Amino acid sequence: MLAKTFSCPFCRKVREMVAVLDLDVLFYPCPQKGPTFRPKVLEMGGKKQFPYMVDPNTGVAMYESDDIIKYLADTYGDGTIPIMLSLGLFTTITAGLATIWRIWKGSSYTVSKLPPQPIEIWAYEGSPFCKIAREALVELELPHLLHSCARGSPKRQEIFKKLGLFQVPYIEDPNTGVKMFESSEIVEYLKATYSLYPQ
Ligand SMILES: N[C@@H](CCC(=O)N[C@@H](CS)C(=O)NCC(=O)O)C(=O)O
Repeated sequence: MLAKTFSCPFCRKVREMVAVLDLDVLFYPCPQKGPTFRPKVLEMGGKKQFPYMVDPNTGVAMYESDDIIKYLADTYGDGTIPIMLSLGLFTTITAGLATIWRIWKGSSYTVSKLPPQPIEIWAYEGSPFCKIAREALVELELPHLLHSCARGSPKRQEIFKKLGLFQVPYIEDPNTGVKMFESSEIVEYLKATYSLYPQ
């Protein structure tokens, strides 16, 4: 489990490592003024600081993006951290620049209903279309299970076999049975289904 905001450069660094390791991760979004998971992070870890990671496989929990990246590399990889994620302040600056064009998106809370089950999304860091869909998930504070499928991921072939094409973002919502492609339609669907004040 990883708690995060979207435009935060520290959270972005961790999401990039998740993509590199091709991990499936359950995200609990913590947008500004989000009422649910921000207080939870404080309760669990003692600080309101993001990202915060809990690994249900090992029971390990931690703050600090660089520590999380190292932990993930050691636990789920061969310990290698890509050079661009191991440059300290420079990594943070470049991660910040990567989010700057849409810095106002994915960080503020929109009043929403909490679904009983997390929404599943197939996506990868670096795709602008995936980013649009994930910003909506974060703004609506919707827990989501991310199936990473960056270039080279075997999950791409799984999606292709199951659906006859590979395209991301793709979501499956176990709460409603809805399965869909197309970032703009996903955003509309999420707002219509979970926002308390859909426009
Ligand atoms: N050194 C920490 C810095 C994390 C940090 O400063 N996160 C900011 C978000 S970008 C934060 O938690 N701010 C408090 C808040 O949003 O309430 C790390 O690398 O994880």
